[in-house]
Amino acid sequence: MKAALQDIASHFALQGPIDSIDSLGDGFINDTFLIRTAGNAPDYILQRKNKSIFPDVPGMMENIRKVTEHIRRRVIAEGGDPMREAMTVVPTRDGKLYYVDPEGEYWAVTVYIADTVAYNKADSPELARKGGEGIGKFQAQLADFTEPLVETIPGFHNIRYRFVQWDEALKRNAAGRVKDLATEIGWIESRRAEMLDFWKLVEDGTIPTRVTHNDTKINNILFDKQGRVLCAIDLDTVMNSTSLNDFGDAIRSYTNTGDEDDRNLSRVGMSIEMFRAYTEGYLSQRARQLTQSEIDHLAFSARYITYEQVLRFLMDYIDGDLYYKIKYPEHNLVRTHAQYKLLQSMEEQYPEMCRIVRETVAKYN
Ligand code: GN1
Ligand code: MG
Repeated sequence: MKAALQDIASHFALQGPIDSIDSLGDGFINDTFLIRTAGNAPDYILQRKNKSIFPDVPGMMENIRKVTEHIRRRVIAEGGDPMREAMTVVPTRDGKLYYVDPEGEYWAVTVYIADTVAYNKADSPELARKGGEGIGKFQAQLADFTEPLVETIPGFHNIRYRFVQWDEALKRNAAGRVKDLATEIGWIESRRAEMLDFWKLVEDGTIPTRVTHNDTKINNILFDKQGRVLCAIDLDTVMNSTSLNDFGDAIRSYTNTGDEDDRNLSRVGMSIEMFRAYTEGYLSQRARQLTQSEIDHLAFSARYITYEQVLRFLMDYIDGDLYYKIKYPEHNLVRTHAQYKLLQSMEEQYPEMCRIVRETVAKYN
């Protein structure tokens, strides 16, 4: 493996000789490695992109290049540090954005930004506020981006499309698990209509589409050691969609008092304090640019994305765990239960969430 990784890395235009290559983080989708180089050269992130999940890796890498170059220009124009406040894609020695190894696997490299912190959990309202500012800034930087983007995962946060997959998964019953899941399947079915009602507003243009990140959980934001947001990472799912997805997905991860896969459901719930903090940070950057339809559905988007995540974890369990990496056989079911608990907590606190959004918008207008 080591020699193979060395060989793969050698195809990229790295500065400086490689010292070591080690596994990094525990993403659910791609395999990630840290390449350390000798001397003053930067270190790098090497990733094997999961080609069964991303059907068009070349298109995806082209999206990432366009978006990061746009952000870089904005950072430079505003006097920031482009090597720390934007991701940098490193091409292969023959100028491609990815390398295909002899087994047909796709690899890509970005510059590793040193002296940074990524969190798996927001440990304070202050951090949630900064995270909200970070995603708000990311959206603002891309507000004038007009180049076409490939849809890297078709229908990614499109619940109508997810229901097509869901209905097929139930019918297929690939792992023979459906018979034991009547309760959980009921959680999905009882909310189908209200979720489609929301999505209709995106389909008919009432809610606009913009360039969005689509995976804004907290560990996809890089902070510096002073707790300032540097940039959003993990841009695999950058596409055109509703900006509400980015708000909703962030709320799903920042406000959870437990873990995404907590077995102890009494720990799981939405912290309204964290919701307020994230919303404040986000709206400090975006309140004036959002349309009324977006503002009106901001709070609901947290329920939408959390619901979608319950569906995706449960669907993967029904499919026999093909999509998400699992650490034990029931992992996707445990994730389903924990996300459902979070969804219920949001539903209970929904009037308060709406009130906080209204108050915060008024504050920044
Ligand atoms: C995946 O790749 P990662 O771990 O950042 C997933 C997200 C889910 C998340 C659940 C491309 O994100 O959509 O919300 O797991 N990414 C993809 O934690 O499916
Ligand atoms: Mg990630």
